[in-house]
Amino acid sequence: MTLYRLVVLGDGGVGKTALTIQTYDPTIEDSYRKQVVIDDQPCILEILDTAGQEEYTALRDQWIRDGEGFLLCFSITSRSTFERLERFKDQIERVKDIDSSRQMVPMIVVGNKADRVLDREVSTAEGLNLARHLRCDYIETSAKTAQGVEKAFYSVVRLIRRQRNHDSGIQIPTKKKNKCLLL
Ligand SMILES: Nc1nc2c(ncn2[C@@H]2O[C@H](COP(=O)(O)OP(=O)(O)OP(=O)(O)O)[C@@H](O)[C@H]2O)c(=O)[nH]1
Ligand SMILES: [Mg+2]
Repeated sequence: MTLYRLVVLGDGGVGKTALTIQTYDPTIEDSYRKQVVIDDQPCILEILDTAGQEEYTALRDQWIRDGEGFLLCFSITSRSTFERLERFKDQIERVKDIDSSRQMVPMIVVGNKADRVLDREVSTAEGLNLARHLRCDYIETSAKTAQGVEKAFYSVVRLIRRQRNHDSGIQIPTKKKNKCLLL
C-alpha cells in the first residue's frame, strides 16, 4: 500500500495537534498512521504533528526533510499566526532546496478554528490571497466540528500523487499557474 508522509506546520496553539487527532485511528498502533481510501486508492497516511514554537526551528528542519506534503496552518482567530506562515514556507523551500518559481511543494494553507466566528481576525479573502501568493490552495477547517479536516489532508495527498506521477513521467493536466482555489 502506498504511504504518504504529511507534516502539519504552524505557530504554537493554532490547532495542529487537534487537527491531527481528528484523523487518529486507534486500531493502528502507531497513533498517527491511518489507513484510508482516497479516490478509490487505498493508502496509509503518516501524519507528523510538529511543535509550533519558535525555539523548535532546528528540529523542524528534520521534520520537513522527512515530509512529502505540508499543511501550513494558522488560526483565523490570530493574525500573528497568519503572519508567520510565509516563514514556514521559506523554511520548507530552504530545507528541500526548491526554487518555488520552478517547482511546487505539495502543500496547502489551512485556516483553522473556523468555528470561532466571533473571534475571527483573518478574513477568508486574506487567507485566499496568502495562498495565492504562496501558489497553493486554501481551506478553512475546524478541529472542533471536523469541518474541512479530511478535505485538507486528502487534498495534500492528491498533490503528492500528482508530483509522483510527474516524476515518473505520467502526464496529468496541471492546474493553471497562479490559480488558487478555496476548497
Ligand atoms: N474552537 C476551536 N478550538 C480549537 C480548534 N483547534 C484547536 N483548538 C484549541 O486550541 C488549543 C490549541 O490547540 P493545539 O492542537 O494544542 O495547538 P497546536 O498547534 O498543536 O499547538 P503547539 O503544539 O503548541 O504548537 C487547544 O485548546 C484546542 O482545543 C478549533 O478548530 N476550534
Ligand atoms: Mg501540538
